[in-house]
Amino acid sequence: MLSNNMSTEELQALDAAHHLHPFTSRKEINAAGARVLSRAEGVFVYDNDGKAFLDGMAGLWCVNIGYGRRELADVAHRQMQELPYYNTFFQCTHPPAVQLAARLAELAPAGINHSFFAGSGSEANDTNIRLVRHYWACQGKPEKSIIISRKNAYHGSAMGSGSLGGMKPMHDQGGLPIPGIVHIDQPYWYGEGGDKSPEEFGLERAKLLEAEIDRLGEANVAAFIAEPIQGAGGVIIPPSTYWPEISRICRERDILFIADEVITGFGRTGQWFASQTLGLEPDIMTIAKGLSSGYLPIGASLVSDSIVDVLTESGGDFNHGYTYSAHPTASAVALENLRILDEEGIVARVADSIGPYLSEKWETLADHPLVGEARSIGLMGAIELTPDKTSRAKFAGDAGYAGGICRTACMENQLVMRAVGDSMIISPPLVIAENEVDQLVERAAKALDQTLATLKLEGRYKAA
Ligand code: PXG
Repeated sequence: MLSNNMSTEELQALDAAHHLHPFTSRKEINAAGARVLSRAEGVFVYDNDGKAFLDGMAGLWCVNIGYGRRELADVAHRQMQELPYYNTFFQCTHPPAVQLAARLAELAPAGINHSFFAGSGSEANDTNIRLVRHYWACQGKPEKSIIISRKNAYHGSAMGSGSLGGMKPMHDQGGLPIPGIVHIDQPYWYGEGGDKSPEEFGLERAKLLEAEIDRLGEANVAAFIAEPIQGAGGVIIPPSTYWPEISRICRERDILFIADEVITGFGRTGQWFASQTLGLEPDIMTIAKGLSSGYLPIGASLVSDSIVDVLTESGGDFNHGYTYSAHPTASAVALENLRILDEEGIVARVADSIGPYLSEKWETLADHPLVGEARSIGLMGAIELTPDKTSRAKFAGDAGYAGGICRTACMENQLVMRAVGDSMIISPPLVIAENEVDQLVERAAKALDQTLATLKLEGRYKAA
């Protein structure tokens, strides 16, 4: 039995009257009526009228173990009865915090053995800004404070994390970025690589980091932050030359490297962290989303021993923390989620079977006349819509128009797939079955056919 007993229309009317949605035009949502989702199971979400959608986005890149896992509800129920809340300030701790921090130390790359907890990825990245600056200040280098990030990165929506991100429409509102954060160009070969080979382009974009450190002066740069694979930016998988060069630069220069694993963590790329898949050696990793499979909000900064040693040595407080840092119920649920990911072999399955299976099926979409590239790694992927496959041309007119049509067509075909401009992206629950991957790709192909028909009808199927 569902706990909701209101009709879809009643819910939509109250939503329009009282609910402000993230990243949403009120005019548009109120005209169309919000889509009301009421329940979910496995890889399917159901709207309030019982219609099923294959969730190609795992919620918002987070429901790694799939919907409807009772074990997580049971753990939350038990924890809420024992200790629903207590803080970890003032020299206190509690069993779920201790156990989760210890488990994360086991899973993280060697040398990363400490967790600073937060309620979300945004909060964790705000922690990171203060943490890296404090780290250098503790060593008598307070001027070593600039953080280098990348254009089109997504690191969250708070003042700090939104500034780390490189999303122009976000910077245009509310006075972002805050001082001391700069952005270099991204390794997006399909969109920005022109005539260069992916390898050549990857190297060129990596060297921008070195040039930026030189421009700013190494003595003024605290850290470089990046998503191993850009998620919200459009599932951008850097060319093979990019990360080795970035790693070289970070090794040679005295700056910290923060890998934002909020999307790529917890099995998404076939290892616990994409840093392991791609051979990165971060000093700090940002985590959230798949940490609890989204069942409860929790995030963290995973911090290296060498940073922690400096903080410990300094003897003082790190004057930072959230009411919900290491929330007991969220921590207990995260721990149970990690148990399931491990014991059911869900992470290994991404590397060994379902990841390769998805990539094989996904790549068949590259044969579609509208698709310029189909790429994936583990269980995240993108297809690029283009009016001309050979030149990777963009559509005339508004970027995102074709993507918008395709997203609507996906919903008509009961598939949740996101549009980022004219890229269509997926990141399904890691537990997706082979026949569900087949359904996902079939529905995507149908949506592409419908999109092509619409664009032709409107005379838009031609290059800029
Ligand atoms: N880092 C990365 C890499 C993310 O993808 C955050 C940090 C912030 O996490 P919180 O928990 O504060 O949201 C994210 C979040 C999208 C979309 O449209 C992506 C995210 C959030 C909202 C929308 O793809 N990622």
